[in-house]
Amino acid sequence: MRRKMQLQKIVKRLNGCCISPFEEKMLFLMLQIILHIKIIPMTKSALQIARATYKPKMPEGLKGNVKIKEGAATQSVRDQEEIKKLFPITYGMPIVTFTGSEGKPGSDTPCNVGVILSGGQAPGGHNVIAGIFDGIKRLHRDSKLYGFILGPGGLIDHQYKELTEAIIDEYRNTGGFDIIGSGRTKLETKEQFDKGLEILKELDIKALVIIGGDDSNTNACVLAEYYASINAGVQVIGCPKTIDGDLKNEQIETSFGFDTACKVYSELIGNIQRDCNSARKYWHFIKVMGRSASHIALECALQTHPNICIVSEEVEAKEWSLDHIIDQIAGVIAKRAEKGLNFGTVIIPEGLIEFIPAMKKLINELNDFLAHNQEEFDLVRRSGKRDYIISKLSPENAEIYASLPETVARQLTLDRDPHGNVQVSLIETEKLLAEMVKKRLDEWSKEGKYNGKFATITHFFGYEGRCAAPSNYDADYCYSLGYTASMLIAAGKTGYMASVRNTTGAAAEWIAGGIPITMMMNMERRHGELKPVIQKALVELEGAPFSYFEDHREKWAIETDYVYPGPIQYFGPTEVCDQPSKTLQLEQKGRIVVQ
Ligand code: FBP
Repeated sequence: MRRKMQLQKIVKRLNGCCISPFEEKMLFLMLQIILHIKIIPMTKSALQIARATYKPKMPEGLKGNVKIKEGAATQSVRDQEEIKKLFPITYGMPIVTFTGSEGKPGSDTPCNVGVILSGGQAPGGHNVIAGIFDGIKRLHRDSKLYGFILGPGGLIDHQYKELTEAIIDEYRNTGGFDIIGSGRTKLETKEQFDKGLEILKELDIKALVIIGGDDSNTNACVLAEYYASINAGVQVIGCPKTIDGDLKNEQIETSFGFDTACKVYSELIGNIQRDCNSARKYWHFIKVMGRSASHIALECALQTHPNICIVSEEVEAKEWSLDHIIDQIAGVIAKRAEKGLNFGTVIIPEGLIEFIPAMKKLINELNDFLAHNQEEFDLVRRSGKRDYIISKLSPENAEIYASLPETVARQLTLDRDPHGNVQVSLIETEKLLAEMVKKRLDEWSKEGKYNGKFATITHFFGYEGRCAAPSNYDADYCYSLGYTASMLIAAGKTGYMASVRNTTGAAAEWIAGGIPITMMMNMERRHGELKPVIQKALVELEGAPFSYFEDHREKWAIETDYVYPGPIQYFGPTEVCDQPSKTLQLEQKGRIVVQ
């Protein structure tokens, strides 16, 4: 955008030379093109060049002249009356599916579309955009795609760029969100919606695609309802994104990016396991991203068979204390030490700390306190902050806070995210556990209960996987999601999320369509207020992935049964390159997907 301002300055200066507004516009466009040509080409690796030619596999239903099939009216998962009242227009719409038929899809008029990337990066975002682009161009070659820059903020601030064929081609099958950037601005007020509408109207945009997680898709639905209620003539379509894997339900099999991110982390964990099985001297404590849900930790465990994997949802359900978790880890270490195995791996989900009931209470009190006293807290000297917090907390929480290592205590008071929550990615749970386990083993050693060697190395894997080049699964899934979004637009739909199901089968048999977003909603308390939101999917302890893990974890704990998955393969046999995540395979096993 700085570049755009510089260009505007140059054009203004030239304006002193008396050029007409039309000439000014043309000059501006030409300068933009020249600068783009200079800036966009990137130095590419041989793999990137080869990968650029990959043609994503697509469902048959999206080929040819796409026809729409509408199902019966739907309901929200819970709180039907309240959701219906809040979404009188977009509530109850049917699930739709697409079936291909002979001929080319077409529309008499071009359809301009806007796209936004919202929240954390996830592999495959560029392919969603490429899918939308190819879809709307197939419908009418004069259709245009505009990308709003740096997330929802770009819509509000009118920062955008037209995504031309040359730009799209640069980004096909690549990781990252750098084509237009992403951001975490929440799109939720009427003022923002109206400001956004101004630029949508100016660019003659008929539909907006919001690519995001559960919160962004909830807001997409609120926006769809608002635009429909004022007859704005702008449709809104959502796309399920997040490496965390927590935006899924009966209709949305998985969020994109989960597959690739987990494959990258599993490769790294496998490499570490091979290293520790070779040197036999370290215990590796590995935290993986995922915010609240433990889907990533569980998937990595299914792929690599670590000695220990903690699942936050189990910790909460069984009300385990931090002390109990430490005992469990130390217990496995002691058992392996008896066999002379003084090495191993522990996988820790990012959000663990918030699922330990006592810690959860402490964090809630801290959130409330800091929401009202941040300024005063900021004025306290760094050396006095810990005592200041202890003096302000209830006695029960003050005691827990005082018992935490200095670093973790400090991390718990760092800046909150836009929702007022602790940024769990900043809390070094892996170090906390490694330190506390060491203390426990020292005690056991003094009591004669443990006689091993214990050296630790800690890791945090998150950012390493969020922008990886998408696996074939994510490249295909994302492209199909984007193309589906364009077909939903062509069908005049709004308030829908693009959906592609049956993805454990061959791509040709995948089922593409749209799910009314209201169908996934329920009412939840957020910041003291009841709000309609898409239900977040946490790990189900009754579900097939956790059950499989539960059946095998004892064996994995004591034996060294490591799996080394190796890097993602982009070229080669389908059983090596096209396999979906273990989580999805276990969840879908035996499930019949109906059209
Ligand atoms: P989204 O839910 O927006 O996809 O982001 C997920 C995530 O990658 C989490 O796993 C992690 O806790 C968080 O983003 C980190 O946020 P940031 O990118 O702002 O550091």
